[in-house]
Amino acid sequence: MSFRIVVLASGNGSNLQAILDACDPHMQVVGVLSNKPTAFCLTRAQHQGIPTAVIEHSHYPEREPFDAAMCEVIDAWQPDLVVLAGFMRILTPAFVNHYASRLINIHPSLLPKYKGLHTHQRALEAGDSEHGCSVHLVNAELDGGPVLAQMVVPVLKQDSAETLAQRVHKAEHLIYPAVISWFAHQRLQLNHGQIVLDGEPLLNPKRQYLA
Ligand code: NHR
Ligand code: GAR
Repeated sequence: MSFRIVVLASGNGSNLQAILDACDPHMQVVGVLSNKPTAFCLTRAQHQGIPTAVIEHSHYPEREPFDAAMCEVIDAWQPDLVVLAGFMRILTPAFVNHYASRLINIHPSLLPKYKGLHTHQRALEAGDSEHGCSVHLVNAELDGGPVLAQMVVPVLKQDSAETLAQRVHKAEHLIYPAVISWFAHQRLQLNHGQIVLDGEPLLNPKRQYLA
């Protein structure tokens, strides 16, 4: 039985692509859901024969019915893990609780720094020498769930938000498939909120530096 992954994305889907490229016989992306009908992530999925669905948030004046509609589609795919990959809509507590312990996000900062949007610009403005990305479990607190892994990149003197974002993207494409494979190969356990990786409690996020 292969490990079933559903990906939610709003944009280009380069993280989706990295996940697809990393799939092994035990890891299968069984559906891709977007809130944007023209998002390139949908084209990437269709190229590989993966089912897609679109639920446009703009058709829902409230967040709860939008999230309920997404849940219906996602549940039909019977996911073991739901992966946010550049998904740009904040999720309701009902949605987050429904997928508790099997919902993860990649956020383009070294959490707890720079929750929310425009993280690269904020890291530059703060004069940080290091920046990066974090993979975390999603709970009802925005970008506040337990961090599983981080990849650090250097900030260079000549960086713009765009050049820094490109470097962080490279890190994302390495770290996200790696963390997903921890789940798929049962290396990661969640016991009453305690995170256990390879049999050891994970007291701090796994941290790696982009070479
Ligand atoms: N939902 C919950 N409950 N918890 C998290 O940690 C979430 C989440 C939904 C998405 C991704 C997150 C990120 O990595 C994510 C984490 C969107 C916004 C946002 O402000 C903030 C953080 C994240 C994603 N979205 C606006 C909104 O009103 C819309 C912005 C837009 O459409 O461009 O939903 O950064
Ligand atoms: C990634 O950098 C991801 O960390 C970020 O969006 C980008 C998506 O790129 N996520 C957020 O900002 C969530 N609010 P992609 O579509 O090429 O994977």
